[in-house]
Amino acid sequence: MSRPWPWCAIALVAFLLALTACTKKSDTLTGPATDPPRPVPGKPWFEDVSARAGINFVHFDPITETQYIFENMGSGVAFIDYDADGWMDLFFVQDGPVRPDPGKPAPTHKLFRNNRDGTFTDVTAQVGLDVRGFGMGCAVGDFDNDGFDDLVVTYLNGVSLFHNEPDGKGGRRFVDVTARSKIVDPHWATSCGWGDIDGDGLLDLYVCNYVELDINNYPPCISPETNTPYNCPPTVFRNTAHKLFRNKGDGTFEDVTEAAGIAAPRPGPGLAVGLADLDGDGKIDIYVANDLQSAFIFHNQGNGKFKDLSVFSGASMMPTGRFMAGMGVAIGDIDGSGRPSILVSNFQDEPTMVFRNRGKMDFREWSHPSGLGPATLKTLGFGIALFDADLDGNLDVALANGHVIVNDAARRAPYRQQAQLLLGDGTGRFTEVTDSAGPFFREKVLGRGLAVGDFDNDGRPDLVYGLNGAPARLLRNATETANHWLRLDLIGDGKKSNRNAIGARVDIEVGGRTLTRFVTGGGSYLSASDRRILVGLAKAGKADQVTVTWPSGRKQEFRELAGDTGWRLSEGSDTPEKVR
Ligand SMILES: [Ca+2]
Ligand SMILES: [Ca+2]
Ligand SMILES: [Ca+2]
Ligand SMILES: [Ca+2]
Repeated sequence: MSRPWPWCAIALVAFLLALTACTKKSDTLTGPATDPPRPVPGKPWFEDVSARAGINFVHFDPITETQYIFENMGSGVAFIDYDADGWMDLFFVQDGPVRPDPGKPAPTHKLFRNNRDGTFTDVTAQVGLDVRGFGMGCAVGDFDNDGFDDLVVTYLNGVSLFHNEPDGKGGRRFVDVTARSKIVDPHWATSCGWGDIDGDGLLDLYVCNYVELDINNYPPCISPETNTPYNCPPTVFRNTAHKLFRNKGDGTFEDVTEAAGIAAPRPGPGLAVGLADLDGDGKIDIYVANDLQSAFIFHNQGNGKFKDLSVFSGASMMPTGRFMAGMGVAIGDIDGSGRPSILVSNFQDEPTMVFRNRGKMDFREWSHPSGLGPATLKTLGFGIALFDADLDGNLDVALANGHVIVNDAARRAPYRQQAQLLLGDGTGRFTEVTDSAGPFFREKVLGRGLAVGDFDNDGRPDLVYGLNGAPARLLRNATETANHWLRLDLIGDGKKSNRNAIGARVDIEVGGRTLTRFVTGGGSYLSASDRRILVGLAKAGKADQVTVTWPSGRKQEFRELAGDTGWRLSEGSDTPEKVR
């Protein structure tokens, strides 16, 4: 109202400064030069610590002249605490040459053990994960409830299950138990995720299948826009039903795809899956993003039977009636409703979709009002994750972006793109802060996999990005904030609830608000995040009450949990255990 002139003058000075900065750095790939060069207190800031941390995974670039559709779809990344020491280790899926050369060993997957001092050690060979193949995705889950997380890796031609076992020397190793487990999926498998579909305390496995193709009989595809060869869209190929494997508890799984109703809808090219109880009836549901086909929303009817509600739910396509190119899925309470909403990353010139949960499996399309839609029209999204970057109690969104068509000049869409960060306000609205979130967010990259986890246990959730044909990036959350936090490690009883507590709901009462968080299966794109609940408490130094609804249905209340602390909450035990 008053004193308009001084503000104008300040704006003018800022503009001139920006102009000066602009002229200095025209040769870089960075974004607008008005960005602050270093962290601003209270604003999210991520520093690339890959080199310092010893994370030197380089994703193999399998590009050939044919431009097979799978060549630039990337591979997944995972936070996995494989030795159960309370520190997140890092796993990277590797792909490989389309036609391996027997004389030239291809690179393998990689596992890095957390040294608890900000650095990691490559333990790949030591744990038996020096495995080759055209890898795609991964999932982390303790399928035998022995307290150690096991690992699934998906490939262009199938799925492998690795059991986490003692190595006889005081350490751990992964043993390929695929054959013994009877998990068989000879198709092109992408994202996968764990969840207990029938409430027997054992994690079951959902595997997305993409398309059916034969590399020796590959169709030529010509871009209608440029009239030049390009990598074929998925619509050129046939589809096959996805797979659902029920855990029998004796180390073997039963293929229940048909019996559970997963094969009922028309098969679609699946790229992402999220497992969560979407309607709060105590039974875990399954959301699947398909590429240029209707999403699946499998509503759990009980006894492990599902009904696909896709068109009736309002969360299966864009409001224009067009199919999403559904690449990644994130599930969480974005609006304080206590219900899990669904986010789906999407193609260039199309919005990241936000499906706001109205209860009873009814969703409202919310992309434009959320701010996420407009912010993502300019990008092609893959990995997507909900997490609280600035610890203010509101979930924020990170995206991995990058195009799939190398030369898309006709669309003027860049192949390499900036990853994005958007801050949530807790009412379902997001504001983009990409350009001020740290140097990585200003680089143009081929983003694919993305996972969230607190690798240094400082309460600030960190990020790991998997880039196609390039080194992976570990980004440490170095946000300067006085906000407090809480980290909750939920341990189910291993009888009626799976030990991982996937499917649990947590209500955190803090400073007069209730924050609702869910332990979900699957999520993002080909990747697996830290399963621990990383909660921002804003100004409050403690949570007044934490109510856990376990997958078994049992409810437990924990009062007065001190902030800036990790707590282990075990089902059936009233005593929270301070972890660190
Ligand atoms: Ca296990
Ligand atoms: Ca349900
Ligand atoms: Ca936040
Ligand atoms: Ca951290």
